[in-house]
Amino acid sequence: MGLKITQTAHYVPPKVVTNDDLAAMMDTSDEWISSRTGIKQRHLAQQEQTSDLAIKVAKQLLKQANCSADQVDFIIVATMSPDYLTPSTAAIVQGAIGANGALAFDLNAACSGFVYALAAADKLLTTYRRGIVIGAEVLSKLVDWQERSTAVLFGDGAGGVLVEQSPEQSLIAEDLTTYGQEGSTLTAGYQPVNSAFNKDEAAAHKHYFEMDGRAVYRFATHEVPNSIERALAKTDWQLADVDWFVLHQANGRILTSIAHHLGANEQKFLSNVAKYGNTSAASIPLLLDEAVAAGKIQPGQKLILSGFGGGLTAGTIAIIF
Ligand code: 4VN
Repeated sequence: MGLKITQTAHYVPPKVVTNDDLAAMMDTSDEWISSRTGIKQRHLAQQEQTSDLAIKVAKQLLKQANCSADQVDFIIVATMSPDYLTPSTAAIVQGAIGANGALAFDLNAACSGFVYALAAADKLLTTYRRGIVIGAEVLSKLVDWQERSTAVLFGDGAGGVLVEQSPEQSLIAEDLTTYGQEGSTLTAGYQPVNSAFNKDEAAAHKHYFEMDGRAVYRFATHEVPNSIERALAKTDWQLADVDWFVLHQANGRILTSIAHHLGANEQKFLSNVAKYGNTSAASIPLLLDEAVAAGKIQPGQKLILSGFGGGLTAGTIAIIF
């Protein structure tokens, strides 16, 4: 008994902001952004909240499956940019789609969130029959638009999957790790302490992304190949048996570097970072759905999904699609 992904879907807000658009707002250029990150444009929410993006994905999944909302047993939204601390974004989705019998909660593992959420869904499916797992982010709320090092990186979007209990196990292996002692290298959304006693603290910024880019880059290029190797060691697959690597779209150069560290064929690393930028927990399901829709990912293929980032966290799952 195990998890099977039976539908995939995504939604991005319509507004496209190109590198040239950003260069008109701050001291940067298309040349700088493209050559260092592979990003050409990103979609940014103007009026939409994280739940709005997630609701569109949830409704699309149910429509494709011809499934009614009351047949959904659980909803997990992986996000680091929720509408509120409470209610959870997942609870807002549950209410909006009318999934009356479903439990719902958010899972925050930053850019690893979707992989952590699929691993959690796999365990829930020992008790429950059907769930929705979504990665949704409006990171533009957390971007300091005066800070070019992070403003050029991030984008908004959502992707998700319908998962169902199935007689064969398609989640073959997982490797999830957290390095909390390195957490300060990537922060966003600080909640100030008790403002009654801390007038200055409450005014402190730290709401916006702060990233030690070199430290996080170094973490990704070392930890992700190791995580993928540990996950593969729990399967009977060889590296060359993997059909597609579906990795967090942190930055195009990091993907190349991870492929080289692993000694894997770079052609098997799917990428859409040029179109969407880095969408944290949304990037993997967004990439998965586009590759399924394009006919690249086919049923029965062997996939490695790997997320990495804030926490610091990393997570890999090996699945047969
Ligand atoms: C995982 C990673 C990153 C990330 C880290 C560094 C970085 C993305 C630094 C060098 C810079 C170009 C950009 Cl590895 C971010 C997240 C958050 O989702 C997760 N870009 N860069 C340069 O000067 O070349």
